[in-house]
Amino acid sequence: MAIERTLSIIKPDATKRNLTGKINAKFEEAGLRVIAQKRIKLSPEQAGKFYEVHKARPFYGELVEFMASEPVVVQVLEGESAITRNRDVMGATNPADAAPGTIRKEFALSVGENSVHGSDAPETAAQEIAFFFSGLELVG
Ligand code: RTP
Ligand code: MG
Repeated sequence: MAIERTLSIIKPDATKRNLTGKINAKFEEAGLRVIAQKRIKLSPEQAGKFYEVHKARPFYGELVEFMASEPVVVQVLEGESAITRNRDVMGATNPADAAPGTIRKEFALSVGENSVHGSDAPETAAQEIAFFFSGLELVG
């Protein structure tokens, strides 16, 4: 067990419905601390670059269009085993499969419009944090 940092995104379906505070409350209740946060609007090019790993997937175009459709809140969460802890509180990708009490169960609209993103491993967490934040913006 170790203190980790992970990259979280509150996605357009959630910012549009003014759910940032409710989602942050879920993180905080789970023992995660928001140590950096900003609201930005991604261009399609930036969204495409962020999700480049999914380029070959059939949902890529739809995903990029969605992520650039409205502002997002990008944030760094810190805490004990933050990467898996965050994935646990997010719930399964498809809200129909998500456990009760998880963010996606409570707030997601569909498998695509699923309210939150969270890094899936230490390597991707480091890359994704650096994609959005400079070292000076991270105050642990
Ligand atoms: P994320 O990367 O956003 O945290 O989500 P995840 O790990 O749970 O899911 P992943 O497989 O990495 O997929 C990335 C995002 O693509 C959208 N998606 N749409 N239409 C579909 O079948 C489909 N499948 C995935 C979702 O927004 C998912 O979170
Ligand atoms: Mg993923």
